[in-house]
Amino acid sequence: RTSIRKVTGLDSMNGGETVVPSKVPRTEERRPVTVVLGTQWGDEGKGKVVDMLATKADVCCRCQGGNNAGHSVHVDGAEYAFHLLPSGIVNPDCVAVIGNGVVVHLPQMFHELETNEKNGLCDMKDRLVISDRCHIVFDFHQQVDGLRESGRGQKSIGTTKKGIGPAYSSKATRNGLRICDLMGDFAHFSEKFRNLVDQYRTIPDLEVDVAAELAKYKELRERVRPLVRETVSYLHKFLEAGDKMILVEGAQSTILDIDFGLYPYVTSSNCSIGGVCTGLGIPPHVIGDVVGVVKAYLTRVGAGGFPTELDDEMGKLLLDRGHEYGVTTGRPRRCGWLDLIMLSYSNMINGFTGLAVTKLDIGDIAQLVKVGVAYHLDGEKVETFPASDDDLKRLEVEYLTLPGWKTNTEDVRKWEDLPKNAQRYIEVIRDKLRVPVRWIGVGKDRNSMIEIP
Ligand code: 2SA
Ligand code: GDP
Ligand code: MG
Repeated sequence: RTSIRKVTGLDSMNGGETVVPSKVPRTEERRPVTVVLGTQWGDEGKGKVVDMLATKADVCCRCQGGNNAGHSVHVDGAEYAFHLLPSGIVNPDCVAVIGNGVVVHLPQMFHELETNEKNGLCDMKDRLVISDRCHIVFDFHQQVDGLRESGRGQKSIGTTKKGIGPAYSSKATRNGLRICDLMGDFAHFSEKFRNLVDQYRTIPDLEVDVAAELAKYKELRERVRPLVRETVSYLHKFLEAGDKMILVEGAQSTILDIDFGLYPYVTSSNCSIGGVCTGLGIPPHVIGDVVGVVKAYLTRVGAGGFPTELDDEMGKLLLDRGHEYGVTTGRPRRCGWLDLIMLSYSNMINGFTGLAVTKLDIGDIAQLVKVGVAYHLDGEKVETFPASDDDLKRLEVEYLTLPGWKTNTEDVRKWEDLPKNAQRYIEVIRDKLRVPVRWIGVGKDRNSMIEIP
């Protein structure tokens, strides 16, 4: 497996429209791609881990999802929130790639660029590349998302209303419009757009001003054109260079994955390892490290079952101390104990080579901490993670109770300096998953991290 190496300089990486045969041998030891994935229900602190690793990366890519994501990065007192832009863009030496698997709302992407520019990040447009195969999220997709959510009433999914489900639906039904359509003949794009909108005409209350929307996209296409590329060959040039590090930032998380999550309370993309290959056009053998980000407890935004949910003072403590509010919507997140059954399932799917356990510091004042170690149904132990959210809701959780460490860990930077009870907590996770814990987060800042060699 790769070691993460510092490599600088982009050399002649600014070309890339020609398709070249892959020269990345299967047998070679070095695997240039490092992947960071969520292991739970999202908001584990992927943004922070990606930012930390991006200090050594040449490219940072998003491969799925859209601007439903909310990734926070804190560096030297500055705070950045990313939704569509890969968090690695904070590193001035890093190229940011929005891969073909991502669905893009262009006005909101430009807004995000402007907000982060005001916050002090520079040259972002010179370092941002968007795949011509990305599907476009239109305003009406977002309207449809909102209308469908209100139509579901009590059974709503709790989406971010960013149009993600409707945009991936358009993709799957082959009515979607892609960035390459926008780059081509505008009359053709306009016709396809009208056809797409017509598919949704049956939805009462949907209002689409087609002419205004097309006028907007006529202007947007010239703004976005310099950023658009055929990203498969573009990324392959980095792979073939032999000394470049490519970082992939997963959005949402394994238990929100459209295939492996608790359907229908999921997002509409593959947030687990498979989405990396399909969302970027890279073969599996170039992937080395797969870092699973584990929040030291568990949170969920949106509806659905939550076996270890805490509806008590401890839940409130996690919400308050952990500032558990959505980065995109501001919604409070539901909080609960860590669920090791969920994590084992997540590990089976993704094959983590290392874990980053974040927000250990949030538990600093707890008297005791619990971790879910087994599920039971009608008195019987359940060996597998359920497919259905209805089944998940019926499970009872068996807990392992551990003493709290009741010590401030914020300034700890070495494993040896962690209180014994905190070490024990981390060891329980490591031993259950049989995956090394490589990093432990003890604060929101980039440097608030214990690295375990
Ligand atoms: P969607 O909008 O169609 O993807 O929603 C479907 C489900 O996926 C969940 N989801 C998320 N869960 C955690 N974090 C997300 N990003 C934001 C954040 C969320 C926010 O970082 O805080 O601001 O509320 C995210 N995006 C989607 C969503 O809750 C639904 O359960
Ligand atoms: P993501 O969606 O996985 O990138 O996570 P979010 O950014 O949505 O939510 C994680 C929150 O926890 C953010 O506010 C981070 O700044 C914060 N955070 C990340 N790691 C740590 C940590 O180790 N300790 C503390 N206190 N906060 C952290
Ligand atoms: Mg988030």
